[in-house]
Amino acid sequence: MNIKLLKMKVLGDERGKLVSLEANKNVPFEIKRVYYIFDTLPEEDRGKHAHVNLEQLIIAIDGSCEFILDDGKEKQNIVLNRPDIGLYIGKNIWREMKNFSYGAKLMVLASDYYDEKEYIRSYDEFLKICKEK
Ligand code: T46
Repeated sequence: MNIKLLKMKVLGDERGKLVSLEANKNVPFEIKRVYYIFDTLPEEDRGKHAHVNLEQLIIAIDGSCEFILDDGKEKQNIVLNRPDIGLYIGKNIWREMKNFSYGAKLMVLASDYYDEKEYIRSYDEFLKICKEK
């Protein structure tokens, strides 16, 4: 499955900690967009889609959230709960997000601008595309 957990270098001193994210260095693509998700309650699920070409790196800046990732052949569950770990998701991976902790904040770096046409929001269509590849 084209996903990876990336450990980010933490720079820290007595004042606290800092993580730097740089395109094509510790972020494995050119960054064109950054968005963040907050105020999602534990009973709310998000995601439930794949992307045709988009690559993303997702970091739980605060709190935790569970990802269910699916490439049409296998499924993997990953809990993001550290601000120094990034979840890289390559193209054409179905993702669902659930079990947000109260106050969880996810920061997402994306390889392209927002484009609703690039979303695959039907699971049947996603499976069809996987079979064609
Ligand atoms: C993903 C997961 C991790 C925009 O207008 N611009 C944006 O950049 C984004 C990301 C969303 N939107 C609009 C589209 C919807 O009307 O904001 C609304 C909520 O988006 P969505 O339902 O897609 O949110 P999530 O949390 O289900 O999924 C998001 C990303 O869309 C998606 O790419 O991989 O986070």
